[in-house]
Amino acid sequence: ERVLALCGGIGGAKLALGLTRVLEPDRLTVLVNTGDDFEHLGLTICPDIDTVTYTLAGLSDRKRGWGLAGESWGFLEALGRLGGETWFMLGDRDLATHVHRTQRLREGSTLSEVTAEIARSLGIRARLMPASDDPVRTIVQTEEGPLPFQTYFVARRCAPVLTGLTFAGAQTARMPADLPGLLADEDLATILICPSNPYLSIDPILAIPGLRAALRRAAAPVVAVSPVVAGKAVKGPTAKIMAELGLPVSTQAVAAHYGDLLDGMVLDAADAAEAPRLGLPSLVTNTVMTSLSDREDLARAALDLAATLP
Ligand code: FO1
Ligand code: CA
Repeated sequence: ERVLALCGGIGGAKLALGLTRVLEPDRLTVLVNTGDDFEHLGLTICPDIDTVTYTLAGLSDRKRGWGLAGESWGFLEALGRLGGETWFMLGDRDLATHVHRTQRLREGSTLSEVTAEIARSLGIRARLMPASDDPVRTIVQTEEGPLPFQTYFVARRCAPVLTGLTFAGAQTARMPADLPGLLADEDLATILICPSNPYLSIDPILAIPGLRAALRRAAAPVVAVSPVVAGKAVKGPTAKIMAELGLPVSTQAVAAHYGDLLDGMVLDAADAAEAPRLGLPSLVTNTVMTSLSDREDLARAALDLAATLP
């Protein structure tokens, strides 16, 4: 049985790690958001791909959630002395990933190829697939005007009030060449939407023409794990964004956002009262992933729910 998981960065990567430990890792494909990607200091930086890669390789910094553990910052310090841009923190070891990826892309490789190469080099057996080989760049519409995603997220720490989101390049981006084949594979048992930010991490994936329809058409059920617990986001700006969009911060609002794409939802025990109102099959469990066994248990729960769906 194969599983496809859609995810963004930190929260999604935790569940993806759980999945690799309860499945044969080569049965898992992770379709990763590329809306956070940007060009910086002449490099192509793919933060969510790198977060998933480092997490599955066991190399990620546990505390930050992004970047490599045991990182040093000599490059950034030297860059600062030159008056260069230091607002986006590139560690010395992480820098190798960006330089290598940028070089391989310039040589004509696709982002899918480079992502797979890097994953293989780091010993990852799951398949990592960028949402597209074509650039998709999230633009955050704010009361102060449009901001590129990393400017909004890192430089401005999500402070500007969000009024909407656009995904530059999405209209002409194509889904990865191998995705239709996976969706048609009769071994594909489950499509999982990880507890990533629906607006910032999952919507840029679903914005790729034909992708959402292809997920719906697949025989495998689509199950989402709610990123909202007790009216708060487990991590990051999901709750702030939902409030600014005038939405209640609830699992129900997340389910409504995904709409007819969903066949089932996993939600936290703190929100058990919402389950009957979701209008779709659901499973209530602990969704807050602190330990490694939390990640495995949640992965198992999501697969269990999917297995009960037609
Ligand atoms: N997030 C930050 O909040 N500050 C940073 O300086 C930063 C640097 C960074 C470098 C490489 C990388 O792969 C990720 C990095 N992130 C940083 C995370 C990044 O902004 C992600 O887009 C967010 O985690 C959202 O998924
Ligand atoms: Ca379906």
